Parts: sequence; C-alpha cells; structure tokens
Amino acid sequence: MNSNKQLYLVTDHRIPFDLLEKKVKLCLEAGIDVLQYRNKYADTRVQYEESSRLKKLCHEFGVPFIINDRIDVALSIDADGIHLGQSDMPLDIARQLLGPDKLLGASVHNSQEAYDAIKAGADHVGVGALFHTSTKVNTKLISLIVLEEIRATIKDIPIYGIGGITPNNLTSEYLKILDGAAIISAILNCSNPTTEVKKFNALLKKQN
Ligand code: 3NM
Repeated sequence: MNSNKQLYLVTDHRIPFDLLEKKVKLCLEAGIDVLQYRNKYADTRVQYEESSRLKKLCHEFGVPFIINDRIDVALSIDADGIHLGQSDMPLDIARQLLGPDKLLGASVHNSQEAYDAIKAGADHVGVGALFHTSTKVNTKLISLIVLEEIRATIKDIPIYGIGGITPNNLTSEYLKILDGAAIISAILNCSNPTTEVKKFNALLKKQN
C-alpha cells in the first residue's frame, strides 16, 4: 500500500516567471511527478502564456500539468487537469466542463469534504495545511488525527499532503498515510531545487 508516492510541485507566483521556468526545468530533470501552476494574481493573458510554456516543458518530461482554480485557462491550453479549493467552482460542474479524462483534484480539510469530493468525481485530494506555512494566508493546520479520519474516508484515490512540508517534517507518521506530498517553498525557494527534489524522492520512494 502507498507505494510509489508522488512528488507534486506547485508553482510560486512570487518568483519571476523566467526564473521559475528554469527552476521547474531543474525539478523535472531531478524527477517530479506532477506540476501545478498556481497564480491567483496574474492577469488572464499572463496565466495563459505562462501555463502554455509550463505545459510544453512538463510534456517534454512526460509529467502531467495541472492548473489551480482557473478552468478557463486549463481549457484554453488543454491542461491535463485542474485543482479546486472549497470556494472555487463546484467539482461536479468542473467535471462536466472538463470531461471524464482530465484530472480533477480537490482541497479537503475534513472527512465530510473528502466524502463530497469523491462523490463529485475527484481523482485525488490535497489536505493541508499539515504544517505552518507562510506561502498561503488563512490556512488552518490539520492535525494528524484529522488526516487519519480523511484517510479512513478515502480508500481509493490518492491523498497529497500540502502546507509547510520539508524533508525534515515529512516523517513516517505522515508517509504511512499519504500518497504524495505537494510542495512550494521547500523546493522552489531554496538555492538548489535539484538537491531538494532528490531529498524528497529519497523519502517518498523509499517505502516501495
Ligand atoms: N494550499 P508551501 S497550503 C497552496 O493548506 C497551498 O490547502 C495549502 O506551500 C492548503 O509548501 C499551501 O510553501 C501552500 O508551504 C503550500
């Protein structure tokens, strides 16, 4: 169970795009499994252009490319999927818009939200924040107990942890519950993304 855990990288809008693209390329070379483009602040045109470039790069490495929140941008570039929070488009409507083949991810914070996400057709869920993070404001910490309750509700689709995850706090307690880890700062805001990707993969892949 839980073998082949995934390293899911999420982009950081605070990094200038040309630099971000270089860092993402290093991460793809080092071995990430999924990339999510997340930019709540840029104009639609900028989001369209940046996500087109990142999708092309990901596909050179055979890595799925997902867009946070913006179904219009995802459809316009034929992204591989979308990730939706609780205040974004309802999942069942998103599924209708995207069709059956695109990946649909949902942020959930308790077992009721987890149950609802499965019913609405989510392919995977993100649970956070597992640890303190300054990357996203207004997050609430999720305890290990709540994470276990969500795991008990979700048997058949992957659960990614998110929020403040580092190679140091991704301990066996978390690894035995999660199917993957979604990361921004610990990889993108460090001097050497390649080294950090390798550290995460050593943890995520060692339980196979
Ligand atoms: N969502 P970092 S926490 C995008 O709790 C996001 O749902 C979260 O960035 C949630 O790895 C978060 O830098 C930020 O903490 C993750």
